[in-house]
Amino acid sequence: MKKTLIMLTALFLSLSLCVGASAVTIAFSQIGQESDWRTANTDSVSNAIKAEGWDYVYDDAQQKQENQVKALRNFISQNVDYILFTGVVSTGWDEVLKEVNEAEIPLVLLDRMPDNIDDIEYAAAFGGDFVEEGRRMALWTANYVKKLGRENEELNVVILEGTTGADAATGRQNGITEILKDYPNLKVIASQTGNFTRAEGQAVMESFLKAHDKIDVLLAHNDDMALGAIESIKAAGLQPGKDIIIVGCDAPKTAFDAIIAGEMNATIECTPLYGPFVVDALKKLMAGEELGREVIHPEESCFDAEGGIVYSLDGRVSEKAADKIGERLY
Ligand code: GZL
Repeated sequence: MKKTLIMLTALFLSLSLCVGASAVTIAFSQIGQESDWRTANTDSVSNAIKAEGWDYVYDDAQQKQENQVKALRNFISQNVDYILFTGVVSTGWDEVLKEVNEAEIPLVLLDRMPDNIDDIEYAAAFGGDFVEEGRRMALWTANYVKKLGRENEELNVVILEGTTGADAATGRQNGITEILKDYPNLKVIASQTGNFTRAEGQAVMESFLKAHDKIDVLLAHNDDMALGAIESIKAAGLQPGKDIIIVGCDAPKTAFDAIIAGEMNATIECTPLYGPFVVDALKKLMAGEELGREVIHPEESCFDAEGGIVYSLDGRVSEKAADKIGERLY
């Protein structure tokens, strides 16, 4: 009896090892947990991969480039089957991504793109159109100001920029600047990084309020910084959303809550829900298909308190946050 039990256990173990050996390992070098968007992005990708039964190696770099370089090298030494990567900044990846290529591990680029993308091999790439998102922030603002009948008033604009050196920040800043050229009454008097976090957005907005007597508009490269700034605006005895028009980007539920409360005016959508199309791409790659670079969310919306405001150069109209909050998935 005992002998049979030992034999059955050995058989079971070898079978499970055999099954384990054929399992695919996906590794993900994620930037950190700096914002609601990032948390939703991590959950979406992680849950989708785990649902496939693939082995999964996840690394949170706490917004430090050196941690991402270490993680990528660890993935190589672990000989994972696929690497998912979004870099905290655009530069400084040449050496380590060359090592990934030399290890012949397929690289899937998500969200923020390395500036040497044209010099490396990658199996697939999904990212937003950050310049368009910036254009939409500024165009919505110009049209809202017109709706208020203030288009001939000189309005002081401050900008909370995302992480210095990230294409999400440089792209949005370029889009904002491009549109504001057509609206000289919207005058940028200060622009500084808040690193995409609430805490830093709050601190930088506090410094803006101390340095400038009159601030009429805040453009924040993401909603977390806008939500932090709202705290500083209130602490200064001003009414966010009224004394200062506040426009963000990402469109998490927390921004909808602030818009519905009248403390924020609009947010431009940029979906973090990459899980389904990352899994779809991985399956196609496993089946031997060739993929390329794809902008995944050109159809994003803009949400505000009233709806009906044009926010894009192709004439799209904003939607009322209160009508749409029930559908939000992040
Ligand atoms: C945008 C993404 C940005 C978000 C921020 O695709 O890279 O990073 O806008 C996040 O919330 O920190």
